[in-house]
Amino acid sequence: MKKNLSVDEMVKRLLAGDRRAAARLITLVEDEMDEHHEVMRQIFPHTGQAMILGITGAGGSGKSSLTDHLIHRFRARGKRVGVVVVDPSSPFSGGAFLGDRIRLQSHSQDDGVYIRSLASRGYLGGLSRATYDVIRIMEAMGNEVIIVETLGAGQDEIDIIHIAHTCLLVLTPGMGDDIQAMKAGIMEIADILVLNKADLDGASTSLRHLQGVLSAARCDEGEWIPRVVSTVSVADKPENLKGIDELTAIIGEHQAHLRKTRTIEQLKFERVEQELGLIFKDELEKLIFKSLKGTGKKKEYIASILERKNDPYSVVGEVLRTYLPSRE
Ligand SMILES: Nc1nc2c(ncn2[C@@H]2O[C@H](COP(=O)(O)OP(=O)(O)OP(=O)(O)O)[C@@H](O)[C@H]2O)c(=O)[nH]1
Ligand SMILES: [Mg+2]
Repeated sequence: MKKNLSVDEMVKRLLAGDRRAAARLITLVEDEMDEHHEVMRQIFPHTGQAMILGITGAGGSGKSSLTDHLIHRFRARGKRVGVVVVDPSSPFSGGAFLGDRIRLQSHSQDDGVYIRSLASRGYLGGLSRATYDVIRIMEAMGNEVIIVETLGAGQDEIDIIHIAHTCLLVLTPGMGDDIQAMKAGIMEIADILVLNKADLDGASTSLRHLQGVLSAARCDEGEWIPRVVSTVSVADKPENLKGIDELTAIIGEHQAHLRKTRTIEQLKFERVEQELGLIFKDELEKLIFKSLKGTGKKKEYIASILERKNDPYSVVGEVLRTYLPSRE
């Protein structure tokens, strides 16, 4: 594709399902190019309908292997699937990582699957914002299900629970202590707990642990009660795989619940609210630093803090008063 393709042309191709246009537009978003906002403006009417499925969990817990199976399930139903693999800690960038390439390569010949990794490389607007926009590009491309794989749960820069409609937390046997520690937050993090690697020692103890945590959790009337499912997502023989059908079914149940209780609308409202907060914060910061640029003021402010003449809050207050347009 020629480098100087206009935004209009790239968006037109994206809407027709063009993979190269998608790749170009995602890079544009990642690099926070000037055209980024225009791209979002143009594709926005074509977004908002996809099912966003979050898969989070510790490194190596089996997120990508599970994603691989889920892609097959959704494809079998004729759904087009987009996958975003977010790894805030990875030094790599662009395209898929080697590991995910290997695990997800069974889809490389399938036109109905589009996979992209996002690695941390100091996004100006933050990784969460980039993720929202990459999801939108995948939606505009025609994907009906978007799977977002992220490392960790709830404590990372990218908070999957703020993006996904259905959130899977992948655990492995022997994570008993972690489960205890997570007890309080577990209901907020996950709609479905997946105990993967159920072929390993200690799986039944961990499963009981998880069931215990869930049965002790309190839910409001009509609220979704998180479910637990044990899976084997990699095995020597296909017949030794386990729990994938059940997991797929529970995802379907959760989706149905969201629609039936109209929770989906509330979720979407909260997602937009959260995203607006992120954008305000980032744009304001950019605006202020732009105003300060070349004035030498930033250095002065920092020096005044280091010399204890000023504290950070007072500096921010003064900067806001000085550089924000007057509200009168
Ligand atoms: N025994 C066993 N091994 C599994 C199972 N599922 C995945 N694995 C293995 O666990 C390793 C990690 O699997 P991945 O699917 O890459 O896990 P991940 O959570 O995506 O890993 P990262 O993306 O690196 O955080 C691989 O070597 C898999 O073969 C399982 O059910 N049982
Ligand atoms: Mg992975």
